Amino acid sequence: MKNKIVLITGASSGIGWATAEAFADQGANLILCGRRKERLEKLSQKLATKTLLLTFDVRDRKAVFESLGHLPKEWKNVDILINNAGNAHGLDPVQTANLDDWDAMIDGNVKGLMYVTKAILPNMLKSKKGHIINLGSIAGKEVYPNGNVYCSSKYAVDAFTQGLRIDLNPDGIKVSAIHPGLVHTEFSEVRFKGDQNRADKVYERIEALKAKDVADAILYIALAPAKVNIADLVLLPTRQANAYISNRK
Ligand code: 8X3
Repeated sequence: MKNKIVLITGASSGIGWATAEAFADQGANLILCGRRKERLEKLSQKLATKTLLLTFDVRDRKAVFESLGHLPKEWKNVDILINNAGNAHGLDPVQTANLDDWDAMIDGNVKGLMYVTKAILPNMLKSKKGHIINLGSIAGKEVYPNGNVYCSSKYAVDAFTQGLRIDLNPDGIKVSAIHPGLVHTEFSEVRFKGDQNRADKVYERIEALKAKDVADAILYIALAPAKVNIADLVLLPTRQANAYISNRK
């Protein structure tokens, strides 16, 4: 991992932040992308590795291609792309759900991930090597009540990952996805638009995963030998059986 170039989207919080820490510990050089510059700066100050900070929103197609299409020469050859940026907005039935929430999820979780991939691919194709690791979710494996569009977005990530693996098969580029279950981050606070009480309930009486648990699994995927691709990894807390069943004590 030493001196590899690793690009992480959504690095300014949660799983993205923890993943930056895990890869920095291994000596990787990091391109940290996020919407919040101050947070990226704070993260970069903590890391004992070279970093390049890029502030853009993955939903903004033009900004994605402008930022990633003109990487400085020494940062151009991204070895590992970690498509982490994504959020849930709302948890409502289709009948009453807010269309802006839908747009935010489809534009960010799906289209944003696709744009970033497309922007990074040319140099991976040139060098005939690289690894793309997408953050899916248990919500991309099972649909749960009121998950409708969030689940759709993560099913799309799963399908896109599989399609990408087929398309890049001749090119020697690895494509993997990790699908976490319950992870205690700002995820629910964002989903419930700052309603901290509602967010806290999601993680009550269960030992949820921490961002670092997911980061460690991403690192494990990245560290597999060249001939091995951990293609699809579902990561759950031990006390969670699936999207519906959790052992809450
Ligand atoms: C997050 C997992 O089940 O809370 O992607 O929606 S879940």
